[in-house]
Amino acid sequence: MKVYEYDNSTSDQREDHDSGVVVSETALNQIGVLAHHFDSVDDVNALAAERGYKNRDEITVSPSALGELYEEKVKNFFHEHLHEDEEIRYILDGEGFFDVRSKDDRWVRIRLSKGDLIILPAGIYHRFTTDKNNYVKAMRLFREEPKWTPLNRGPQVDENAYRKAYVESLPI
Ligand code: KMT
Ligand code: NI
Repeated sequence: MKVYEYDNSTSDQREDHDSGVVVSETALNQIGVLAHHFDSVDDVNALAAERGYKNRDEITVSPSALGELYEEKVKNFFHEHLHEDEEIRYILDGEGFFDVRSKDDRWVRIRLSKGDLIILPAGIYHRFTTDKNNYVKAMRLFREEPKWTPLNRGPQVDENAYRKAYVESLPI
């Protein structure tokens, strides 16, 4: 896992966009993002038991898995949004980027590869993209029913109860 400030260039989202400014794990934790690296799925199972993630499935994001829908999916994943539940992903193969908003609204890019697990809190604005290799396979974990409806950023979603609770949870 590598974490850094996004360079804000408008070139292809699948490039690294590494500004060279490193973001610490502590800084990630302060915005409610938890990161782990687990080489064994036993460790994933332990975390799932501890946090009550009872359910899981797997998704492959690649042109061969998604066919002609691939480009559209990748574009949609990159739309800035939030969820009313945690987003938990364990990378089984390949690589991808999650971008999350810092407290002062800058993009922080998290490069995930095999064995990395990330937990995004409910209410955080974020987006996802594959990298230049166009291939990631991930386990999606969830507590009850997945509530993955993306709520795209806008004035109405800024007032969403989960968004407001998240913003209030941030340290000053
Ligand atoms: C999501 O919700 O953004 C995804 O599931 C992306 C693929 S999982 C790495
Ligand atoms: Ni999401």
